[in-house]
Amino acid sequence: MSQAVDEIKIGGLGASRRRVEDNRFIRGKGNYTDDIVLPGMLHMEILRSPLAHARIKSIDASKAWDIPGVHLVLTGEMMATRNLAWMPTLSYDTQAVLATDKVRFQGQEVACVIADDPYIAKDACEAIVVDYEPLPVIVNPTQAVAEGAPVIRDDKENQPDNVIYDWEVGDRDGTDRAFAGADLVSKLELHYPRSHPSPIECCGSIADFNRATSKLTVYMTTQAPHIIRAAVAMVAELPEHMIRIVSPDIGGGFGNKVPIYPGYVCSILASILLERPVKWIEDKSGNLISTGFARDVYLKGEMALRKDGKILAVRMHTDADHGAFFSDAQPSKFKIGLMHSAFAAYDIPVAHLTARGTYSNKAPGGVAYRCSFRVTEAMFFQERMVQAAADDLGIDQAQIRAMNFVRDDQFPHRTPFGFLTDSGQYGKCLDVALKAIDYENFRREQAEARSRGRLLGLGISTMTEPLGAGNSREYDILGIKMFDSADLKVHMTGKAILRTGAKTQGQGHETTWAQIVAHELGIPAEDVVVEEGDTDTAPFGMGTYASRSTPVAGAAVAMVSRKIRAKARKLAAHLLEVSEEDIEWELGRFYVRSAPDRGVTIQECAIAAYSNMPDGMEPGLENTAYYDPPNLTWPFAVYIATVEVDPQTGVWDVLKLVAVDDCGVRINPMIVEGQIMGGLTEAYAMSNMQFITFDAEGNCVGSNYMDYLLPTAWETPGFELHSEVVTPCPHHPIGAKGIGECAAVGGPAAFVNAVMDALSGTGVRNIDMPMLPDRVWEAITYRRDVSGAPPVRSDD
Ligand code: MCN
Ligand code: CUN
Repeated sequence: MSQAVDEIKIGGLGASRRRVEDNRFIRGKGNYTDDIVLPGMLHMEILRSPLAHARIKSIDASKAWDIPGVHLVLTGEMMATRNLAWMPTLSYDTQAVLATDKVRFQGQEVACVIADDPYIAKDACEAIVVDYEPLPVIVNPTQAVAEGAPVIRDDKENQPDNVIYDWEVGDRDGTDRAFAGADLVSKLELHYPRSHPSPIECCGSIADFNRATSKLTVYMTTQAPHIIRAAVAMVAELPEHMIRIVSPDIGGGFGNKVPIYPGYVCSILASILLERPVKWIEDKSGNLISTGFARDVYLKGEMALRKDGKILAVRMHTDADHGAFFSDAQPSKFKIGLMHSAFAAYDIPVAHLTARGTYSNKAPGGVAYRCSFRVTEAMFFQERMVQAAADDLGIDQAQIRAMNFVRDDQFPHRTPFGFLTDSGQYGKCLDVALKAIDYENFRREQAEARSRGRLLGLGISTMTEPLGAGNSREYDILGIKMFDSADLKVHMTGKAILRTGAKTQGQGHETTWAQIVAHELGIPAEDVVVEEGDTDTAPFGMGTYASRSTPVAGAAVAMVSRKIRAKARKLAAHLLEVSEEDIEWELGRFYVRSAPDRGVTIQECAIAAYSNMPDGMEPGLENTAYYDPPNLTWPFAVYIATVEVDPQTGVWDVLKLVAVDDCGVRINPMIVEGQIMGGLTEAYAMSNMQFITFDAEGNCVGSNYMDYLLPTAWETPGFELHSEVVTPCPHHPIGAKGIGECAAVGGPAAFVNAVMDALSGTGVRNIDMPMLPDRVWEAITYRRDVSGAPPVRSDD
């Protein structure tokens, strides 16, 4: 007699199942791009520009060609003969693959050498002689729009200056009116500095073109293999069915592996020309200096306030430095990603945002790194502005937030910038966090410490994030609508293989997708193998970024499982010899409603699909689902940090950090906690130690791990996580919201607000990240703001 299965025992929803992928990772048996070795494979290295802005007078590669073991030297000139010197970007701009006319940032790709091994290729790169004529350099938006600034993109028609876009959203007039009626206007200016996703594994590709079959296979580090396939089809003019993109194991993506990089394109062309596999593996400096960075946005923010703390309106202006090419991967409709998700958690009647994007002599990028398209900046600005407003009004940090939050009964809620948030319990999250940090008590301790010259501070940050693009009505990239997919094949023994259009980079999809199948079908998670990243076998999907996998692909997994269950129900009716209407489902089993003892397991249905199906039924138990979400999912979180600042040295230490995350139903609580810990660690690193900037000549300062610091367990503080607030997503089939980026998005403001709180009363309004000891010391000692990125700082 069959019985329902226990969901937690089979690794279903809510089980903290150990990550199955870790079995191979911790044994050193992962299969990363650089692990793949193909017969006859050659190696490619890239020659990069030492200068940030210069005209190329000539390139002499003859000495490189002469080196034994060199098979090919690619230059911009050669790429141009195949119309490949430039490629389209994901934001309707163009990007140089190999420079022809000018170099526009330090580290730009100038030439490639393909040789028997990477060392020969590297030596040959050094033998290439490039004659540069240096040009004036631009490293920030102020310089970009200054009178007489050199035009960086003189390759483009209709580009008389360095402005990429002027964009606005919201209600300008309504906002002006609200400001006119305000008791107080609070203002804040700050800079969210450039940061770098810096995955441990750098980017790379192995292109393998087979002339005999006309098939191009590319193994590569991409978070979105199907998008790459479409792009290669368009750029290289190859038929799409003859292109196979495979993303093997990925050693961290964090957004860095979304864009299309010149190295990928060059390895593909080289393989086509040489008819041999060509491997390109980027080195660490190459990764830090040339691949998609994040942030680098300047903000001018204003809040219209009523005396009691009610926020009447918000005005924001952002200046974004996009580097030399506008290559953000973001939904087409928007110019500055989802920056206008700012203040989505607050009930604000009206708001207006203007945004200007400019070119500079820096590597392109701007959107990637653990954020749903600029949400990190949006939430940082929001929480810094709210803190400044509370200080200006002299009211409590927690109170101003609580009184302005969207209430639980106001959902779905239309934000002043037009988003529709779905659900949440913002006040409750804040209460839980305040209790955990022992708010009142801390304030007492702080005052007492202050009287003895010790500087303690407490910083609150909240965030809500629009996760899961699409829906396809509103979201597309280059016209391709955003949705996702899952394909489930249940074999006759009841074991299954699941494939999705997403691509895990460390998030644990192999573990969690199987849990959704277990939840829907009662097939034990260990009986479901999950495979992603091969465009020949995976259903079409838009890939993994913007924490969209659970909201979209994860929903597709639930939906395809339900399709399988619907067919299994028919098989059960046939096996039990009753009509389908008389069949009931409980986890793992169908039974006859009037005789619950008479049942069949899902596994018995599976074998029947291959051996004993009713007349006229199509055999097999397989299906595919495409899921177009009705809305984004909106998780919410509160992070509170307490710190102590040493006024003598400017060093600050975290005393405690509490995190209350509400990401709806948690599929795997342990993985969710891992995601939060990872995000908080990155948030801490951004606020505390990571510095990647440019000197006046455009030299990248911090393009190595001596300067750009990755936090280890040694310097990272402990985090206290709280999971008791769960608001199921009302429109997601299993009630889950995304979580992958929340803590990296909301975390930084908690640390900065805490340090600023410690300095309250000194007249210092802002210290920009990273809050390095010298900056904090300078602020304390000279009682002034330390804002902006070198070489231009507010005090210069
Ligand atoms: N999850 C869950 N319950 C939920 C939500 C998520 O159990 N309610 C699980 C998911 O099933 C998945 C993981 O948590 O295993 C993250 O899910 P999700 O929030 O959907 O995010 P994605 O899978 O789409 O991952 C993308 C996100 C992004 S955009 C960046 S950047 C980032 C991040 O994930 N890069 C990462 N976390 C990372 N973690 C690792 N280890 N490596 C990266 O490169
Ligand atoms: Cu914005 S980094 Mo993640 O979306 O790949």
